[in-house]
Amino acid sequence: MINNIQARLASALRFPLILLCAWFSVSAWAVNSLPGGPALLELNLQPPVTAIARDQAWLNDLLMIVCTVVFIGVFGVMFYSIWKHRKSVGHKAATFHESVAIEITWTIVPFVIIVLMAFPATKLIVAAKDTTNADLTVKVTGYQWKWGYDYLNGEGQGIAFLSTINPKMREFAAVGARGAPIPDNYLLDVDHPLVVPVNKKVRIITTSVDVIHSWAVPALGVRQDAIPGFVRDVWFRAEKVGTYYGDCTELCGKEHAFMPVVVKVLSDDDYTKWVAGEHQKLAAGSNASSAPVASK
Ligand SMILES: [Cu+2]
Repeated sequence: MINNIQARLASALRFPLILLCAWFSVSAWAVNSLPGGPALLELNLQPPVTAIARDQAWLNDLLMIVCTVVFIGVFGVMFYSIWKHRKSVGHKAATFHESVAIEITWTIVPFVIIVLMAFPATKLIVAAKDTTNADLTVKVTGYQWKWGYDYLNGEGQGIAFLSTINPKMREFAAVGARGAPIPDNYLLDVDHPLVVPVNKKVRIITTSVDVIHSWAVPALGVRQDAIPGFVRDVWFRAEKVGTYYGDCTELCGKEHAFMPVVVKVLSDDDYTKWVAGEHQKLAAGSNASSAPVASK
């Protein structure tokens, strides 16, 4: 009898217990927003730190408004017509066929809307592709699964290194939420971030040695495919000192999730100091992190 009651109690409590355990494991996942990277409950684009990223946010809002107005207009007319002309109130089907006026209208109106949307979009794409007069040029090479940075031109010329994910992140990924608390920069920490000066036009040239990758940093409004055998370019001028996070955004193999992009934006003075330090390391020839990318 007692055994029976115990068994019933256990089975009755099983579900709430599972819920409780799930709750505790969920609370163990708790992470905070990462400045310069993803934020908790973020619904919109990341806060922009370049003019291009700001324009992208504005364009996104504008197009969203246009789409919403069109959506409400089209579905409003449709549902009103269905409801107003239903058979149960005795409505008879119309028998007309062809209407030149209606057909011209529903061709011209969407055409005008699309052309109006294409103007600001094209303008922005052209601006995002204008890589002339850069202060600094960095070649970004995609590898399975890391990034290579070569400073080709401008202050810092000659610096080259590989940027690889912090191996701790792989451990976090392997044990999942059952392990230690997950850091805010989960999967977004590298050994050597790309370092650039603030308010300087940085031209990024992308290429790859194996498969197609894509170098992207949302806060900088930058995303460019890195294609083997091809060279593409993009640019940004960061307006705020800070660290900004992105990811490879082209599925490139089993460790695609383990090749984040981290860009550290420094003040002019700090950047000059960083460059001096890197050149010193290069001259000493003792720093593995500054080994030329080609000799990976
Ligand atoms: Cu990739």
